[in-house]
Amino acid sequence: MASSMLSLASASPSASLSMHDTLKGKVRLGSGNLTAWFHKEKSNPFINTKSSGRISMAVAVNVSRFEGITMAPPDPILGVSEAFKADNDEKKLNLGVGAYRTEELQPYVLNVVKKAENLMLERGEYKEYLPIEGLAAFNKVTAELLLGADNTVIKQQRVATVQGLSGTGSLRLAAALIERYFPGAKVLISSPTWGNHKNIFNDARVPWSEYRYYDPKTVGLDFEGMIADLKAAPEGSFILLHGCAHNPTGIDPTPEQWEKIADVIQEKNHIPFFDVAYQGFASGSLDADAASVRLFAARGMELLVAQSYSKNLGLYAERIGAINVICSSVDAAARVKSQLKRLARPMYSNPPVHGARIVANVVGDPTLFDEWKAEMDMMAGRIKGVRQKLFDSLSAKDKSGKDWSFILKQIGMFSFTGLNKAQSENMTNKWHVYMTKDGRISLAGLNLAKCEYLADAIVDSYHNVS
Ligand code: KET
Repeated sequence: MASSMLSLASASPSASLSMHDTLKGKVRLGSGNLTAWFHKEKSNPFINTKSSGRISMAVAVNVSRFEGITMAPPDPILGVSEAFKADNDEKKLNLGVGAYRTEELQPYVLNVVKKAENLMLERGEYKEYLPIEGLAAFNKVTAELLLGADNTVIKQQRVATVQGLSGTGSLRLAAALIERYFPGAKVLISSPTWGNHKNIFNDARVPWSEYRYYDPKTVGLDFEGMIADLKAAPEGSFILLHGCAHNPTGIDPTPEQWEKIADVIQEKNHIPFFDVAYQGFASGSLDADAASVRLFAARGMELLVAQSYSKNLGLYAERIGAINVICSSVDAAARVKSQLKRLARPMYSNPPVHGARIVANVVGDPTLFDEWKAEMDMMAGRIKGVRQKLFDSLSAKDKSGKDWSFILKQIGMFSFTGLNKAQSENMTNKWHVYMTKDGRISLAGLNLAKCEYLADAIVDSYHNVS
């Protein structure tokens, strides 16, 4: 049987069908439409075993039922890591994905994470399903970390918190809520933004458009443009905001600008929707980095906040985060939470427990919490160090008089270099520096030793490629 399947598999579709004809003496192709034939015969090549299964498998191998599926392009961010792995040049540098590396350019597991994991092992914690909304201890501490434990919205139980599959999964859950309960409502996203935002809203079938954010002329915030676009948006739109360390630009509004943004959002009855993926990573302070969200909450506004522990606790692969919906009443919060659970159940049933326990242990234990803050400060400090050295190297090497000081004004993991697509490609093709094509480099993947090499690559790409 196996050998006859093999020989059929290597034959052409028509050849295998004629063999089938001969063997079974009952198949009529009619118009020659294979799909129609499969349908007619009600034979699914993947589940049907006995009578026609053998032949059906052979046909499926030759003319795939997936013939109409085209090759997807590589992901603009995660695809960069794949290309990096395939490069054998020893000078290669991966500045694509935002993932923290040590000064030796090695991945880093935080000491507090190891300690929390040891505690968990000692306690012999079970692996049974979590409730749909996630681990209660995690949901409690994550909202407190975001808003401050004594925040009125927490005390009044007006926050619906559901554990999500990290930042991405939490954003996706919120997008599903918008699609279901605010049909036709638009989400406004900054131009530019983290590339996956567009995918998330597209897949959730939520319409989106962009508001102005980055001004290439000043390499700063286009505040007037942003305000004008928020004012022009249809009343009741969702406004996606980066809580801190805007990705990819590294440019955040000032506290005064945040107040004005909140004014316009309130005037227009918009709903703020924060993506907080870098709390503690922008300034090194968890509280300072949550100031934008807290400012909106203090105004009594209803808002959505997606959180991620990928970067600040280095839990990238544990997929731990949350969606918080701050509502104006306890009742609304309870109903929103029930619907978030209803959306989660058919998508992934319930979230993974490991990362949730790590966060609950680290944030819930005063000693570990302090140690975490010190480690975060160390990580943020290392990034600031390479940012400074990169600026110094660029300023020393580039004799054209170009002002590179914008790099020092940007915050967080990234630098938005201003290099265009062709120049970014030159960085990779000629210099083996892997980065996203929008000109973003992850400084978290850079060390002091490689700053000069990177500066050479940037100066060459900037001046010699148009
Ligand atoms: N929001 C923003 C702004 C963001 O940069 C990321 C990740 C996420 C959410 C989601 O991360 P998660 O691991 O799902 O919690 N950004 C980096 C990684 C990626 O693209 O997935 C990056 O920009 O490199």
